[in-house]
Amino acid sequence: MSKKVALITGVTGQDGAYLSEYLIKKGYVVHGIKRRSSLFNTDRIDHLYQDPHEETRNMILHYGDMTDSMNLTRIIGDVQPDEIYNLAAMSHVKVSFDTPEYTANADGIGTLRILEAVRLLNLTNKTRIYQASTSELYGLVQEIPQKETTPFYPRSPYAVAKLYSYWITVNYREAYGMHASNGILFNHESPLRGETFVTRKVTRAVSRIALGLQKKVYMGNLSSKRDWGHAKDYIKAMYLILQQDTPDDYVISTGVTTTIRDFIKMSFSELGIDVMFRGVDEKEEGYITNINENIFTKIVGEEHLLNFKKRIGEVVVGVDPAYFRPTEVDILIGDNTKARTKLGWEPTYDLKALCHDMVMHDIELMKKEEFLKNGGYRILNYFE
Ligand code: NAP
Ligand code: F7E
Repeated sequence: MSKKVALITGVTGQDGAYLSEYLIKKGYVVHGIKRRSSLFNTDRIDHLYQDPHEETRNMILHYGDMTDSMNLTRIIGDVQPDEIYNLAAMSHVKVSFDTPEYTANADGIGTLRILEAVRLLNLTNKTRIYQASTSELYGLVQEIPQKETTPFYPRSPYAVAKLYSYWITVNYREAYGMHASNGILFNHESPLRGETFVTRKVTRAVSRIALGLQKKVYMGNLSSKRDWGHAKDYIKAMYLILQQDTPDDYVISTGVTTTIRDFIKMSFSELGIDVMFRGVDEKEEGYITNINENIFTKIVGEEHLLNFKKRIGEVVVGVDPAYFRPTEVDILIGDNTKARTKLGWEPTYDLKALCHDMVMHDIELMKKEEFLKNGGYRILNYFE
């Protein structure tokens, strides 16, 4: 039996990496579209890479860009995919206010380019399409919790571009009978999350602070609330959506919402550090109140304990309004009933397990950085 063929746009991103690995394990041949970059941008998928000279490959990369119709059409024509996962996007909400036109082009019209290519290449009956829609569509939320029927109210150029993608996907499904579906995914994170999204910024910073590599981290709005899940769970939902007989749209979420402030506290406490907050708005700050010496010693290292104990009372979190957004999404919390009942999907990581996974990853990463900073001699202690 010939292997199923998937094409993933955004293959070098967080979700692209986890999904590639997942599909390869399932026996797929995965084709991915990566952008040309002056530096290597394939860190997240290097472990899956196969030399082009190998006879049989299950991971094949193509240069491409969501803003280039001809390129996308050629790749889809060459690959003849059974499934397309359209994950490529300029995915940072704050940055979309700085690059609104580019964001509309890549995140909005880019999706049209994929759908239209499939139609023009007469692949409508063969190729199933997954569109990476987002909880950002709910923006100024009209209902709590948000579900598939909740009206959208986007609050950023990113969300407005994704709104176009959502509806053009629905339209191609209805107009041409395509198997095209939206996954309305709430925030999902992991050790592979981009460094400028809030969870990863926090888990990296708390690790550096604990090791004495950084004094303080500056954040934006600490009061917004997000429904965070683990990317490893969420890519499974993408796969399940494309295995259904009928295309449809699904909310993928955990159903639990948490403030940024509480996520910061949780992350510090993974390392045995208690942090409390005082003040409001731009004057809010987080300071160290206590250390659980057992946890700190076990995870950060005994050699750091004495220095860190001297820091009790010090401010480690500040607020810089530069990180505020012109329009904010205050609260997201998803109702995943449809995904549970129709897809049989459910999250396996709660926020504590997700936070643990990310902090443990980043503390090890930062220990390597510390090792380099110290001229390298400490590596023997850590890796012998
Ligand atoms: P990510 O880590 O930012 O990855 C985005 C991917 O898109 C990267 O591979 C990036 O390439 C690629 N890309 C960006 N612009 C492109 C262009 N013009 N042409 C071709 N490729 C381009 O995002 P993610 O977290 O994996 O999210 C995957 C998708 O789900 C995105 O569409 C995102 O908007 C959406 N989404 C994410 C979440 C979430 O919480 N993570 C929730 C809902 C929806 P480079 O590596 O070269 O930058
Ligand atoms: O912000 C607040 C910020 O950038 C979350 C993307 O994957 O998920 C992501 O979009 C919240 C916001 O994610 C900082 O104001 C405070 O309220 O991690 P984020 P996002 O904007 O929710 C959705 C579902 C997507 O589709 C997107 O592609 O955290 N916040 N302080 C901060 N955010 C950042 N980035 N940095 C801060 O310092």
